[in-house]
Amino acid sequence: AFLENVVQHPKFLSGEYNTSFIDQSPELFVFPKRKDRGTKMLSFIGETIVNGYPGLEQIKKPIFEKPPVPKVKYIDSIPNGTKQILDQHGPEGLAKWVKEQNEVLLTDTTFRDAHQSLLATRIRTHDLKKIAEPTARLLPNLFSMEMWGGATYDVTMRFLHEDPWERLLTLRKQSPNVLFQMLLRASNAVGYTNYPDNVIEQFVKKSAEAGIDVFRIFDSLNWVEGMRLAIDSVRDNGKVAEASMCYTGDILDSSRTKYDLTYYKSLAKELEQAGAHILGIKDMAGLLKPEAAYQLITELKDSITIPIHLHTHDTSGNGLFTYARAIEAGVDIVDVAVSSMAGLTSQPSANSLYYALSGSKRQPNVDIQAFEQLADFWDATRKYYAGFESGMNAPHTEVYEHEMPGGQYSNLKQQAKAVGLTDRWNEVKKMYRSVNDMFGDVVKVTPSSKVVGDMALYMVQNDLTEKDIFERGQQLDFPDSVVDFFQGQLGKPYQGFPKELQTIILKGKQPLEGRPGETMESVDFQEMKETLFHKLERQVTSHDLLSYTLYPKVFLEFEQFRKQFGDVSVLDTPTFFYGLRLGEEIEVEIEKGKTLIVKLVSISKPQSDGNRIVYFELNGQPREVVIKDQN
Ligand code: 3PY
Ligand code: ZN
Repeated sequence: AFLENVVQHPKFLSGEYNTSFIDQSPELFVFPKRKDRGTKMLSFIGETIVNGYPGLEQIKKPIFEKPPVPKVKYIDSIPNGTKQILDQHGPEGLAKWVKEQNEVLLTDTTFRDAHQSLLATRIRTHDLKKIAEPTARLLPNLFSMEMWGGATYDVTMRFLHEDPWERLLTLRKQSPNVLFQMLLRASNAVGYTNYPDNVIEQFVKKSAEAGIDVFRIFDSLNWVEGMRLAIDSVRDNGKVAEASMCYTGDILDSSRTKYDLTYYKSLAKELEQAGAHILGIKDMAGLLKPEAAYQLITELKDSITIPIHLHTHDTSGNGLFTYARAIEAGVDIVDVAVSSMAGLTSQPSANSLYYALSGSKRQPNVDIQAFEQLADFWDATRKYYAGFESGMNAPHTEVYEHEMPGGQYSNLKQQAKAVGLTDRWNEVKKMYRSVNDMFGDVVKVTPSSKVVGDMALYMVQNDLTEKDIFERGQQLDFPDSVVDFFQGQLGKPYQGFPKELQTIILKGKQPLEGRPGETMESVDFQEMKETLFHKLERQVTSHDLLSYTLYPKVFLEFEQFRKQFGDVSVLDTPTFFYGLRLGEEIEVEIEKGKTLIVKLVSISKPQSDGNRIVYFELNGQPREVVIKDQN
């Protein structure tokens, strides 16, 4: 900026090269506020050094082993895979191909559900980017990689300060051969609430354009009416609609008649008729017991013609046994994760499944050594994220009692902690199940699971029993999510709402008729584009518009963050979470071929105003940033 000021100075422009005007012209030193990329980055690193990363214990940056990236021959072309089958033969051709395979096919969830369920969805694009291409080269026979959707969309913006669309576009370039799969919460898209129909249509269109091939679509109440629009949109974009039913209850328990085999069979038929190319069975809590899996898949194979894709969580420790029985019954595709990111609340291990099926005709046709190498990479990478581990370190069979989804367990535990209920966590879990029963035995998956969790917390916190709710409900102020749920904002549960409880909770409010998205006003994207253009003072992309529509507050905060700190996705993960050690020097590639060298020199003591000065070297030049010490 100084040089810019100099070259624009009238004396400079008039050709007087006597530079004494520099000393006599204080205005040359008035710099515009816009900071360069280097300064923004130093501000972020300085902030992390002084105040830590929100939600992580502020510890000295640990020394990490460098995750070993498997050696692959980058000069060879990337082998073709399922993506090419879809591109050449369309979704029906792909489904036909799936049915013709003898071996069970695998979806690798390491890039999405595995870290959503183990590490609070915190894996950064920087790490995914290192391994996306090696994975594509080493595992071209995967059915798909689940790498987007679910909670990743908001977490990338909210906590990782990254653009979810950038992640998708970047990884797509690196893995052009394997189908990319996302989790789509039907009319809730990748959010926690219903959106207007045109938002869902636009979201699916843009996701398909950016690289998603397979959309696993579910409704949090298994309400098919709430799924049709998403299924149709996926079909209209020529992509694969994997319409899913969420598995809840226990078909082996004859005392629980609501969700029995007949229920799942007719739901599967309905989804096939609604246009599903593949049927997903989404066992989000890991409740599907081995024998139940055998019976369910056997019956479904007789009832529908489309391929079946089974998803489970290994919380109980029975995941592989469930898969083995499902595979025996003819399931076409199962979800697994690379072993060092598998097990517990995540998916069962790919490596283990491979060996478990030794000698079986259905053993997956994948390179086990590739999985072993990827496991080494993920083992080391996972250590970066140790601060987000849930603390669960053994199988939890109690999941069969509380029925909480894999991704919710650690979340609800955090919520309980935040309201001072850590000591009463066991009560919260019991209450979660009581609330489920009180609500009429509902499907519990994002966002209906959040409603059940909110109510359970509310009841434990206020020492309320079920009897209290019925006797004193009129005087109680229920959580907003619970009121919205009973109003029908998330759709309709199977067999409807329990009437008496609904009346108590709604206190005279009218329940919604029909589908929420139908009556919501469409979003005017053109108008929004203009508003945002003025607000952000920059060109607005269609991806920005969607992020803003789905998460207005989170998006604007993310925008503000980017203005202040720039693109922090270029930082390595240990630096992102822990800053730098004194004297440590790192290289940051801010764009292809452009690298900054950053060294931490010293940190001052807090000054009287509470600020500290952090002294760096940036490409060998001394630089300092002033950071308010919040501790
Ligand atoms: C999500 O919706 O994010 C889930 O993973 C539900 O199981
Ligand atoms: Zn899951």
